[in-house]
Amino acid sequence: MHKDHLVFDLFKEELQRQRRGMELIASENFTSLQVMQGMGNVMTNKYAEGYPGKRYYAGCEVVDQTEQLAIDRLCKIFNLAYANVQPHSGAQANAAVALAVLKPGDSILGLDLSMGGHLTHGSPVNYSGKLYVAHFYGVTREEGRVDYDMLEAKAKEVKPKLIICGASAYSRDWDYERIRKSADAVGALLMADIAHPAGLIAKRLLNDPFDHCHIVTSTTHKTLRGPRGGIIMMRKDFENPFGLKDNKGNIRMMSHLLDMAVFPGIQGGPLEHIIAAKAIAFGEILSDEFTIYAKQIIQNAQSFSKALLSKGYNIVSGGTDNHLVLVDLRNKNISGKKAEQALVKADITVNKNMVPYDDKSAFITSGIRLGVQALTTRGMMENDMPFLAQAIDDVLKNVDDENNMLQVKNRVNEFMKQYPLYPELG
Ligand code: DSN
Repeated sequence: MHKDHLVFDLFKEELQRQRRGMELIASENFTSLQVMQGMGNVMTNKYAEGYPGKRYYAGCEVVDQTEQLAIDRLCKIFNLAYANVQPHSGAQANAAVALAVLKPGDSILGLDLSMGGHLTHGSPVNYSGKLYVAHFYGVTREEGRVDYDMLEAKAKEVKPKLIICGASAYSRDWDYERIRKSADAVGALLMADIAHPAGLIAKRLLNDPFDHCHIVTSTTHKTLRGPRGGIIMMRKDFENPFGLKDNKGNIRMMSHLLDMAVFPGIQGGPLEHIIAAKAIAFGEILSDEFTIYAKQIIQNAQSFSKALLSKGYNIVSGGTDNHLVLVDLRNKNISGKKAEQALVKADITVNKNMVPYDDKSAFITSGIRLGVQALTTRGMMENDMPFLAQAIDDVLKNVDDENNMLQVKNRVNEFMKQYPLYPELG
């Protein structure tokens, strides 16, 4: 068969890009080699609509075992009663929860996207804002932390069926207990989307959402360091409180409704090769090595945040509890877009991000979002963080100077050689 050199050469090029650069995108990570290789396996050939032991196709006895292993390991990590490992992404996981618990036109309440929320938490350009009536809470102007009073007041005002907590650009921990009280006061269900900090929650380094939130979703590829994908979890199953019935007219447990919402609700055949890689990643998360990794992420993020503060950068909320820092660049008079474009020329990969009370659009933005989980995977420690902050500052101080960017790039590339990435791949 003709070997597709074009695509395989691009794999090599991407590997070189990942190796030489400083990867600071808060939603990315580097999987282990076994997780990556686990994704490219014969299970991609198998159709397995349904769930382990209840499939619509023959020949599922082997993929049943990998999927069950992924479920069992995930349940062990977070001490769960229920897990669905089939969502293709975090967005799919959130869509399935919405389908399971809401009817079109129902109200939902989530963190505003411009304050750190996520598209699937009610943005008007997303299904969540088109099918449901979305309302938002925010963070306080002074401290940049979730405004729980505002959340409670909004919940009382709009009586949402579903409150969503969790964020994609928020560096502080969440008071899930308090939000549950607000949810209970108005009879709402509470969902946490822990896509970003899940790896830290897995090791009990942050507050545990599971005892307070009815349903929890996540991606598997950020701090969990698995393949790209989504998951839905519950510590305790419960009867659907809104009396929604299945297609036979029966009131069913939430686990059943969630399974039905993923398949056949919004997805077809599960990606069994990816689910196999999820099982491998979940096995890694159960190890003591991952505990050390997760603790190091927090130490690195805090040290990075301090190094940036000492250079006059304005960190939203003044610091971090998790893997990321959100930098407000307004005092430096640079837009997020300009910063992102300049930094990537120095092989420092970040993403522009709106900051709370931003006066610029989502396309320009006033901030950048930086996460240290990927560099921590490469072996960086707290004492490497000042180098990172210095490199970023060197670029941003001379944001139009191409020669300067090239000099920083050379320094970055040299520095990254100390932290080999996939040396087995040659
Ligand atoms: N795009 C992801 C992130 O960067 O946080 C969330 O979907």
